[in-house]
This record gives sequence, structure tokens and C-alpha cells, in this order.
Amino acid sequence: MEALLAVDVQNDFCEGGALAVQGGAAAADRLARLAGGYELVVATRDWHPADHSSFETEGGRWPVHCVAGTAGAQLHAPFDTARVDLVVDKGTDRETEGYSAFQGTDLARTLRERGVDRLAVGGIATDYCVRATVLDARAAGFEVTVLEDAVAGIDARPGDLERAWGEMVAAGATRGQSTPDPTGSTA
Ligand code: VGL
Ligand code: ZN
Repeated sequence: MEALLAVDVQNDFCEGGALAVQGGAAAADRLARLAGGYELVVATRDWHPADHSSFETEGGRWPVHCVAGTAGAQLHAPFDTARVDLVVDKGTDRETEGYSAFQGTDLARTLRERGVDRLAVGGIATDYCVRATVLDARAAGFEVTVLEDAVAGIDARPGDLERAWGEMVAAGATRGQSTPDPTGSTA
């Protein structure tokens, strides 16, 4: 069975948020529309303590974002109203980045228990949490399709995004579309 895994579709990662990623809101739209088509919908949330070590205020590289319980950490509309069967919070430990939804969580076991062997993955950010989650999903033996039209990336250094795609594909993930290309183009 294939589950939809929506990575960090949260206000702080969408336009206007604390760590805004261009295209984040569009990914939220797309994932909200897709949710009804899957038997199981899993949403991850970046869910940091206020003194998380990745924050600039603590000497880290990111602005303060997705502090547990704040408005910025909530799922972004309209995905917040989509059916979500399972919410997985990650990055809750102060000292670890927690990019991957499989790091320090029960996600792999929970998915197997529910009969999931394939994942369709979308969300934010392609070159951070999506990448790390996809690589760990492959390592855990899941078939993975990354939905190119339902992700948004940061590309802090030019090339980050293409490198992330290269690593995901090299790990055996498929680069896919959530809907057939209406133009019929194969480019
Ligand atoms: C993420 C940067 C910092 C992500 C999380 O969700 O990709 N990126 N924390
Ligand atoms: Zn974070």
C-alpha cells in the first residue's frame, strides 16, 4: 500500500513565514488536493524547542522557526484541513537537526505495521527535510516517489537542489509527478 508523506508543510516554511521557502504554499495546495487519494496520509512537523541548536540565536544556521506549539509550526492551509491520519513531530531534541522523519521516531515501524511499502513524498524543503527523509525511507526499504510538483526547495547555495535530487535518485527514489503532465510533454 502506498501512503502519502507530507514533509513539514508548515506556516514557517511557506511564503511569509520565518524560514520562508518559495513555492511552499503551492506545495501545501497540491498536497491538500492529493490527500483524499491515499489510504494513509502522514504529515511530519518540524517541532523545535525554543532554544534549538540550529537557531541563529543559539549559534546555528537557521532563523528561529517551527517552535513547538507556535502559529508558525502549524500545518499550512489548506493542507491543515486535509485528512491527516498520522502526525510525526521531529527535531524535538535540542542538539540534533532532526531533518529526517525517520530519525528518532517510530515512523518506519508504524508504516510497516499499517502495511505500507511505498511512499509518495512531497513537502518542504526538498534539499533538507525531504531529502533526509527520502534517503532514510530508502535505507529502511520503502519504495519512494518524490512528487516534483508538490515539493519546494531552499537552494541556499546554487546546486544544492540538483545535488539533493541526484542523491535521492541515486538512492533509488523515483522523481515523479502527482498528476500526468497535461501537455503530454516528456521533457
Ligand atoms: C528544514 C531547515 C531547518 C526542513 C527544517 O523542513 O527542510 N529546513 N529545519
Ligand atoms: Zn528546523
